[in-house]
Amino acid sequence: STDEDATRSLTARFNSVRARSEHDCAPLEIEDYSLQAMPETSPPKWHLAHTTWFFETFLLEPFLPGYTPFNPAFRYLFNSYYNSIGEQFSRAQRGLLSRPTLTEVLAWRETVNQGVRGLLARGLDEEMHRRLLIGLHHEQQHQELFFTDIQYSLSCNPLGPAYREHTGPWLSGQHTPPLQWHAIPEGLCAIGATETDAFAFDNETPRHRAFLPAFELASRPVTNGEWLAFMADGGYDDPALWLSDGWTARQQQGWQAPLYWQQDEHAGWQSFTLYGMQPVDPARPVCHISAYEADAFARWAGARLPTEYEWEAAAQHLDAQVADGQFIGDGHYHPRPVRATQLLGSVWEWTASSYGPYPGYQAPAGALGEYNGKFMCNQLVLRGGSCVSDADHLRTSYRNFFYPPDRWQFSGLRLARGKQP
Ligand code: AVJ
Ligand code: FE
Repeated sequence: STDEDATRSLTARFNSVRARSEHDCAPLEIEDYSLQAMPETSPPKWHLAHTTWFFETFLLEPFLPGYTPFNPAFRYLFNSYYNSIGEQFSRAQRGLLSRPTLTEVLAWRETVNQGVRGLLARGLDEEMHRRLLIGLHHEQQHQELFFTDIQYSLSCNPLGPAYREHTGPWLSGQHTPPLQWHAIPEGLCAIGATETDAFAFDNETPRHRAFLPAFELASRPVTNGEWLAFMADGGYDDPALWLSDGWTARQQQGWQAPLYWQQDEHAGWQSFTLYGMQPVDPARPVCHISAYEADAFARWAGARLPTEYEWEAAAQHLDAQVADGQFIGDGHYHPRPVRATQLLGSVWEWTASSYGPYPGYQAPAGALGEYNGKFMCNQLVLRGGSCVSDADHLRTSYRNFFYPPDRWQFSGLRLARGKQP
């Protein structure tokens, strides 16, 4: 029956998302599982455990008859930020969790997997189905964070260990396609998730209309080659180009180049990647920049950052397809050289928009209502997805968000032109 088909495909999806977290850890050494190099990042073992905590807390405890938590202490250790669930273990100390061991965490994962499969076999009501989808998308978010976090941790080791070895030449030698501008006419556009989307986070709702003046959006992200020109032109040393908070951050942190870039006397600019140190390829999109750097670059280029509304309206206008972008399924854990026209994938793109509630937004009831809503302050929206995002996790209405100085994500930029809306 259709119900059985739906259950079978949901179970397959659950199995594959869960298996991928473990698959992504396969290149790690045991010593890597507890690394936490800054308070904003989490160790691999914590990601494996926290995503499991999510399914246990929101699905198994309330809905699977007779389920008792694998270990009550894990409720505290691997809870992240849900006030209504209680105390949280200090985020900055996640790297100190030498116990539970990886073996115990993997056993917990297996127990929870069996529980969820059991629940699926019994059949899900609407609320359970909604929570299962949130759990899967939550795990996919943490899979992306796993990559950016482990890259940061490995970069702090003077030996510069690679997550994976790269074979073949890194420099593409590719000529960068000239920047073109998509002209988007003025008009009313509909922003946010649609009813027909299989899944969307609450922060993408409600869909609502907004009037946008005409604007132009660049056909591709900014490249490393263009970033090198900005650097050579003194972009990092000209306060006139920078927002006030941006200049303060640049001064305090001594930014002279994107995160992970180092100048080698002989070989020129190199960058630490998931493949270890590699030459900076001018043809690839620039990444690991803060919103402040993105904004300064745009001003230097005589342009500006798009708003998130402009980005989404352009995606609709151009009929951008998620399938066309570079995502994790590509198997290359770094942005590939830019193509003449690309909107989705490869690098997240900083927008000029504050991460806030859409008009009419209502956070869901209970602890899951804290998932997105409580972060709607002091962060900026990024759009598009990256080389380590999963394609089936994304939509053109997807809103990622980070603090303006954050640089450890695969964050880049795309230019816009036209009167500031
Ligand atoms: C959307 C990536 C900013 O990092 O906290 C993970 C994703 N939300 N668990 C984050 C998330 C809950 C979120 N970001
Ligand atoms: Fe989380």
